Amino acid sequence: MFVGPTSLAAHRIVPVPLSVTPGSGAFALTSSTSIVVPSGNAEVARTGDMLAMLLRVPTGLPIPVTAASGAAPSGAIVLRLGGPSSLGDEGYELSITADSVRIVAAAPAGVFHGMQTLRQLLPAAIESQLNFGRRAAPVWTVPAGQITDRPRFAWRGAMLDVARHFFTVDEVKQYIDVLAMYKINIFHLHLGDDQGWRIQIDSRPKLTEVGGSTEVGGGRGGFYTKAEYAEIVRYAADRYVTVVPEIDMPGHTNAAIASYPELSCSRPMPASTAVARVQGTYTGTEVGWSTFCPDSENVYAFVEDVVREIAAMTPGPYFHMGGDEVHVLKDPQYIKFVERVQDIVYKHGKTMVGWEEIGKARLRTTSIAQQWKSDSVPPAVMQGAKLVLSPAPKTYLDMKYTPNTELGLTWAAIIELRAAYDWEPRTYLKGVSEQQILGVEGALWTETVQNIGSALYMTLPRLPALAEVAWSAASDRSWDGFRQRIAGHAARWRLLGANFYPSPQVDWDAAAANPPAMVP
Ligand code: IFG
Repeated sequence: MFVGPTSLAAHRIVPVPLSVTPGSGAFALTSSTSIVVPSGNAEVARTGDMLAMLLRVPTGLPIPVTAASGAAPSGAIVLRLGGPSSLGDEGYELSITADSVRIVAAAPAGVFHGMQTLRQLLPAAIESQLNFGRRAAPVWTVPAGQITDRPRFAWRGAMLDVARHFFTVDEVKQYIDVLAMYKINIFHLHLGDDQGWRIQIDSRPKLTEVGGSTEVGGGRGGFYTKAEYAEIVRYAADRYVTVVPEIDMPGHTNAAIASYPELSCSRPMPASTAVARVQGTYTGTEVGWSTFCPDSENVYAFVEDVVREIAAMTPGPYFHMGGDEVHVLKDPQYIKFVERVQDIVYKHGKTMVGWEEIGKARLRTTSIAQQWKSDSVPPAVMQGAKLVLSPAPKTYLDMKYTPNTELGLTWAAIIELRAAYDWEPRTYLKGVSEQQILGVEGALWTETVQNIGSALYMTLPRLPALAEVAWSAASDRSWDGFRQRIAGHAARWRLLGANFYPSPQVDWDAAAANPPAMVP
């Protein structure tokens, strides 16, 4: 708990880096340790400040951040732009000697990822915002050596369904903190569904008045004002995570239809009646029964308003239109709808993403299909579209860990930790080449998940497993290696106050089992 790995050979880094070369000795944090950032780069300076904030309280050391362009003093942690472009914008080199730590990257994102790796080389106690000071850890050391790292896939995603159950801005920020720890770089927000509409649209105020008024089970729901959405987007961007907003359509649209009934050809409701129907809202969990009217120009005027306003407040290049589980439209109607929406999305300067069913329609070459249920080549790939893989039996974080897991569903699979880790994207779908795979994404649907504690229980440790599948080279990773390394992370989650599932498949570090009494 209070002593980090004594050698890089015994590191517990997740995701596992591309190359790790142990050195001899260690770098010790002392009262003279400073963080040096390049002058004139606000992004790297922000990463430096984040690292300093992380270190100061648990160590009780001052850890000043200074901007310098010349040679750094010895005993410094240096964050610097430069290094080989072969590591891309997200890769980095981390060099540790007895008298300096250097993170060098071609772009600020790489510096940030190098900082996350350095964080994992420090003792787990670094995650506590309690001042352990020198009493608990005589020295805070980082083992010497050299790490060179870069991601395998560009799209390393996590989806949070805030429509079935609403999550506050603070809860969303906690979730983003976990994503950033594991170098996830896409945060897909599922903002609209049958049970809830979660984002303010000025031109359509009823969407939040009615659509935001409830959630699964009849709770009070909620929504993000534009200011709150901007806060989420900025918080993510500061951690090099791109927000991908999803407005699921034409299906999964009851909340919008309850708000603006003219969006429906008729007023379909699910078979089950045992749910509240305040103004047509729905608080059950059946899927596939709702749809916008594909023949109504009211619908396309609505989509125009929604895409325009969300695109304007989303700096990321993607807009996710959903497109899944439309059981009440015939293919020609569905295809017409997808093609119309695709035009609107590109008109507002965004690249369209959709669940794999969109492949029935004629897609633009840059549109992206998110695979979730097929185990053969989705039609979208036949058109040359790139794929994000979210195979439900591997990446759906709302699946139970075991039959005894209280939360979650089982329709796709029971997913213990090894099942979430031990799969290979390149061979998961027959006939899909690595080049067609943009990346992978885990999806936390929240029919049964009501708060951040439950969300993190379903997410940890399976999302770090997915993060390693997404980041690390296939040849560098194995279940045995992962289970050894993840064993050191429970102590960190515990100190962060992050709930997790202590899978029996892992020999969790003893420190995590019963952490020492917190030093006051
Ligand atoms: N499928 C639905 C989700 C959610 C999920 C729960 C997709 C793309 C089942 N659609 O997954 O809305 O209900 O596991």
